[in-house]
Amino acid sequence: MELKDVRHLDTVQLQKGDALIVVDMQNDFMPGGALAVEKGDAFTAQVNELTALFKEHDLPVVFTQDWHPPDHDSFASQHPGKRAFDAYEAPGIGPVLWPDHAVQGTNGAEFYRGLDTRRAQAVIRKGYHKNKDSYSGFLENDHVTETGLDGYLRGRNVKRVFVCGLAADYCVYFTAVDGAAKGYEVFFLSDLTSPVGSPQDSVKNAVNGMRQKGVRFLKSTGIRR
Ligand code: VGL
Ligand code: ZN
Repeated sequence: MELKDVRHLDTVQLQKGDALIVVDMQNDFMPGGALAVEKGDAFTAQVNELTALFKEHDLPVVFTQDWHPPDHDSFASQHPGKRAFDAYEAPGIGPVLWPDHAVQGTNGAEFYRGLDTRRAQAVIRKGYHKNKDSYSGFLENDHVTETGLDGYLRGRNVKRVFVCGLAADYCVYFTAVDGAAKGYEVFFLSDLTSPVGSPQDSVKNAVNGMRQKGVRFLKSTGIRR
C-alpha cells in the first residue's frame, strides 16, 4: 500500500507519557547531501514547531543521529566492484549499499542547519559498529543490540512515541516498528518525513510493515495540544 492510501487518524490529543522522536535530520540526508532524500528539508519548520509544542507540555524530545565510522560496511566504497544503491545482503547490512554518509565528526553527520536542536533532550547515535548498520533508533540491524533509546524512554515513563524525520522507508520505518514491538503506541507522522525510495518497493514495504505491527498513521496537523 502507498502512504497516501493509508487510513490516517484524524486527531490525537497530547498527553503525559508522550515523546517525540526526530530521526536522522542530518546534512547528508538533505538535498545536496551524500545520501540526499528528495524534499528531505521540506518539513523542517514543522518539526521545529513540534519540538516547541512538546517542550511547552514538558514532553521529551529525542533526536537520533546516524553516526558511521569511515569504513562502515554499509558503504559501497568498502565493497570492490559495487556501487551505491546496488543490492547487497549480509548479516546486519542491506538490502542495498549506500554512498559514504554520516561519517563521524564530519559536516555531513551534523544536524541540518535549519533544524532547531535546542529542545533535543537526548541524542541517540547509531550505526557506529563497522560491521552492522542500525536503521532503527532502538535496535541495530541484528535486531538484538540496543542503542539505549528504549532505556531512556522507559526512564522517562514514555508510553507513546511520535516519529518523524528521515528516511521514511528506512530509519523512521524501523524506529516505528521496533517501537511498536517494544510495546509503545507509535504514531508515524506522514507529513514530516520523506523516503529514499530504493529499492523500488521500499515505501510500500515500509507501509505494510508498519500496518502489520500496529503503527498508527497521523499528520502533524492532527496533533491536539
Ligand atoms: C538511513 C540509509 C542509511 C536513514 C541511514 O536515516 O534512513 N538510510 N543510513
Ligand atoms: Zn546510515
